[in-house]
Amino acid sequence: MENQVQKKRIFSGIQPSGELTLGSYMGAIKNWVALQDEYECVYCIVDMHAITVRQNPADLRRRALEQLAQYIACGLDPQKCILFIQSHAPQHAELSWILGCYTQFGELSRMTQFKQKSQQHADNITAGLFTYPVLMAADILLYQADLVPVGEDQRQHVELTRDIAQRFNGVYGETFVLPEAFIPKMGARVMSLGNPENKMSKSDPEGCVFIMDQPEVIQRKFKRAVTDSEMAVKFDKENKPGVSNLLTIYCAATGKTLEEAEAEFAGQGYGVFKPAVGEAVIELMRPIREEAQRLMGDKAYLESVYRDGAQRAQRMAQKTLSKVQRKVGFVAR
Ligand code: ATP
Ligand code: LTN
Repeated sequence: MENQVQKKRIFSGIQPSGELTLGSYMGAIKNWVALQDEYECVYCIVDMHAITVRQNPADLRRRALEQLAQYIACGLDPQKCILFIQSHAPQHAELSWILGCYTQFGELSRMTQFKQKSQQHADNITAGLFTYPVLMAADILLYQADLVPVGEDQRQHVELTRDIAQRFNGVYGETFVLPEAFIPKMGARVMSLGNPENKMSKSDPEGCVFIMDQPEVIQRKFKRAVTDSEMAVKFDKENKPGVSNLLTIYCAATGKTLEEAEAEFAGQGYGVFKPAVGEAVIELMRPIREEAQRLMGDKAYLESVYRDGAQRAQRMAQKTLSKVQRKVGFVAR
C-alpha cells in the first residue's frame, strides 16, 4: 500500500429540536458541504441533546427524519460523509459519563447557552441541560475531530471540549485530538429579522427564516425585516444592525462581497433592497426545499442512510471509547 496521508476529520451536529433555519444553514451546514470533499466528515442529528428541553415524542421522531432529508438536500452526500442519528451510537452516552468526571462544575456553570436556556426553561432546569456540553465534547472527541464547523454561538462549547481533552491527555497521555471551531467569515451569526440585536433562532419563528419556508413566506419575512429610519444600504453593525444583518445574508447567499453589495444598492432605498435580499434567499433555498420534499417521500432510502451511517460511526467511535476505558482503568469486557 502506498503511503496515504490520513485525511483530517470533521464532526458537527444539529439538534432536531425545531426546523432548520437560514442561520444554521449559513453558520454551519454550508461549511459542512464545502468540507466534505477534502476531509473525512461525520455529521450527526443530535437527538440526545434535543431532550435536554422537553420535546413532543412524535415531533422529535418526525423532525429527526426530516433533518436527515434536509442535510442531504443541502448537498451532503452519504457516499462522502457519515450521516447518522446520535442515539444510534451508544458510545456517545458512555464517553459522556467518563468525560463528566473530568469536567468542573464551575466550567459548566459559565456556559452562556446554559445560562440562556435555563432562563428560557426556568421550570425545568435539568441535570441534562447542565451537562449538555459534556455530551457535545463526547460527540467531538469520539471521532478525533480536528475541526468542528459551527456558528459563532458554539465557539465556547468547542473551547470547553478542547480543555476537557487537554486535561484528559495530561493525565493519561495522548488520547484525544484537540479540536478547533471552524466558523465562517460571512454568516457566523445571522440575526433575527424582527429583532436584529438577537441571534436568529428557531425558538422565534417570526424573525426566523426556515429552510422549508415557502417563497411567499420568505419574501413576507424580509419585507417586514426591521431596519432603521435612514435610507442608505451601508454596513454598520453598531448603528445599523438590521441593514448590516440583511447585507450579510445577501452576501452569504450570493457570494458577493460587502463592497459589491453596497455598490449594487447605492442610491436605492430599503423598498428595493429588502425584496432583493428575499429573492436571493428564495433562490438559494428553492432547490433545497424541493429536494428535501422529494426525499421525505422515500423513507426506505432515508432509513438505509441512517442505518449505514450508524454502523460506520459506531466503528470509529468504539476505537476511541475502548482506548479511554482502558486508560481510566476499567476491566476489559
Ligand atoms: P435554539 O433556538 O434552540 O437555540 P438554534 O436556532 O440556535 O436553536 P441550533 O440547532 O442550536 O440552532 O444550531 C445549529 C447550528 O447552527 C450550530 O452550529 C449553530 O452555531 C448554528 N447556528 C444557529 N443559529 C445560527 C445563526 N443565527 N447564525 C449562525 N449560525 C447559527
Ligand atoms: N450544541 C450544538 C449542537 C451539537 C454539536 C455537537 C455541534 C451537539 N453536539 C458536536 C458540533 C459538534 C448546537 O447546535 N447548539
